[in-house]
Amino acid sequence: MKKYIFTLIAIMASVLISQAETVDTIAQFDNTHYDGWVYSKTTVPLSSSNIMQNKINLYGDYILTSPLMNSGGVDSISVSVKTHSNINTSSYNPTQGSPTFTLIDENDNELASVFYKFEDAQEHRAFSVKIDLCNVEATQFKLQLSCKDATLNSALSIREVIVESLAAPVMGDVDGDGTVTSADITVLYNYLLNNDSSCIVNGDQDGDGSVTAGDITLIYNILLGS
Ligand SMILES: [Ca+2]
Ligand SMILES: [Ca+2]
Repeated sequence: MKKYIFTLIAIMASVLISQAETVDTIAQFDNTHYDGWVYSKTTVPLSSSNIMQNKINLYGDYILTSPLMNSGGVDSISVSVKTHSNINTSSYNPTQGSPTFTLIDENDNELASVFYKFEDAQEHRAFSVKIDLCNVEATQFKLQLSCKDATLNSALSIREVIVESLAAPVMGDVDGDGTVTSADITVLYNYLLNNDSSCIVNGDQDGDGSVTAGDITLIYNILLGS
């Protein structure tokens, strides 16, 4: 029974560590973090003087643009947004304030676009969208938030934007340092022989649900180039 429980815990641990994704905050906007962000129809760098009451309003041609971010090694981004609205929901259609998230390259060419439709009226919102970068070939990109259907009276007020990059694990990279080396094999040996999982970030390399000698073989094959 003890052995069974130990095996079960080991399998659960291996599944957990095999699903790790690297998450980094790569851009942030709020009333104290606005360096490099631009707000306007034209090009107005953000400053404390145009962030009114800790928020900026999006409607019509007004756009909030992030600083340039690097797309290298990034699988997708997660954009978390907090909003605040004073709109009179009995007078305005709340979906008018639905935002569009657009990725552009450094020459302002559109790379991807996601529309997030509000289904109901809420004064405060906190929501996240995930944008895939798999088909984005540009090495750098910016994020734009816009709300073209809104008017001054139904504007979307942005309080906070946090952009996080989600990077898929590198195949064979057990210790999560970004490269595949003999150290990744050593880490797996330590786990299999001594039950030491302290350096494992992604143990289950072949995706069979457990960490075994098969995962070591897979890394050997990567190192040998086969
Ligand atoms: Ca490694
Ligand atoms: Ca495995």
